[in-house]
Amino acid sequence: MADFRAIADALKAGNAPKVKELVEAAVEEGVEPSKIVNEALIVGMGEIGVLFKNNEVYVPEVLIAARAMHAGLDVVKPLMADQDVATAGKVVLGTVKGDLHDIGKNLVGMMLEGAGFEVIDLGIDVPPHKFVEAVKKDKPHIVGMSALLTTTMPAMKQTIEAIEAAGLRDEVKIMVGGAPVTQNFSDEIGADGYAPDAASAADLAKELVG
Ligand code: B1M
Repeated sequence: MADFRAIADALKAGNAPKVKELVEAAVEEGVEPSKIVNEALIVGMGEIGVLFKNNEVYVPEVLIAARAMHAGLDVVKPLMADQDVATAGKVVLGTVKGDLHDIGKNLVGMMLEGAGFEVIDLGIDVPPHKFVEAVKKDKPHIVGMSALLTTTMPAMKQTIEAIEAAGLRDEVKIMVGGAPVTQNFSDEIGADGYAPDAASAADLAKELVG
């Protein structure tokens, strides 16, 4: 039987090969990929977050755990994205300027792909003008921004302002998310929607294009 606790523990220990092996075994057993993500990988990462907050582990341990998380995500990603051809719409996605956190953004991207969206991932530390360029070039239905730091949340507002200044605001819907982001903040900066987690982000994207 799939051992979610063992996967979370291997992730916390930063043991990427073990995470990969256990996730592959769970997949082979027929466990739903989203269950592996939500009940093992996100749980392990959440626990590392608590240890980090309490100064019980430091940046290197978190980085190694993040790498182990990616090793697990790499196994499930193709399985979550392959059900559908991308017909639901196009999303330009990125972590805003100054912010290097990408695990949540990557999960959102995976869930969007799983829901049939084509995702153009601009990566991390994406300045407002890069979002604007992507809107011009790729003509997405939605721009999705992620921020994990209170200090980088203002970059979401700056990005919306840059999209407005370029005269493109009416051409895209804008959705935001990330641990410190709230519905109130989303309303304040004039985004079209906020989602608290990756699964809700996919639902929100469907609503926004619907
Ligand atoms: Co960072 N870090 N970090 N960190 N880090 C946090 C965010 C922090 C809360 C830890 C803490 O103190 N408790 C804290 C922020 C405090 C604050 O601003 N309020 C913090 C800090 C302070 C820092 C540094 C400043 C530390 C330092 O250097 N002294 C530094 C900043 C670097 C920078 O960005 N400029 C830093 C660095 C790092 C690492 C590089 C070591 C690493 C990132 C590795 C990587 O991403 N590749 C890291 C990590 C891993 C974390 C924690 C531990 C985990 C984040 C994570 O991946 N969570 C985090 C503590 C925590 O959150 N518990 C922390 C798992 C992920 C699945 O959740 O990203 O929330 P999350 O995504 C969710 C939802 O938020 C939502 O869906 C996702 C899936 O359900 N979502 C969206 C996310 N984006 C969305 C977009 C949407 C919709 C939903 O629409 C578009």
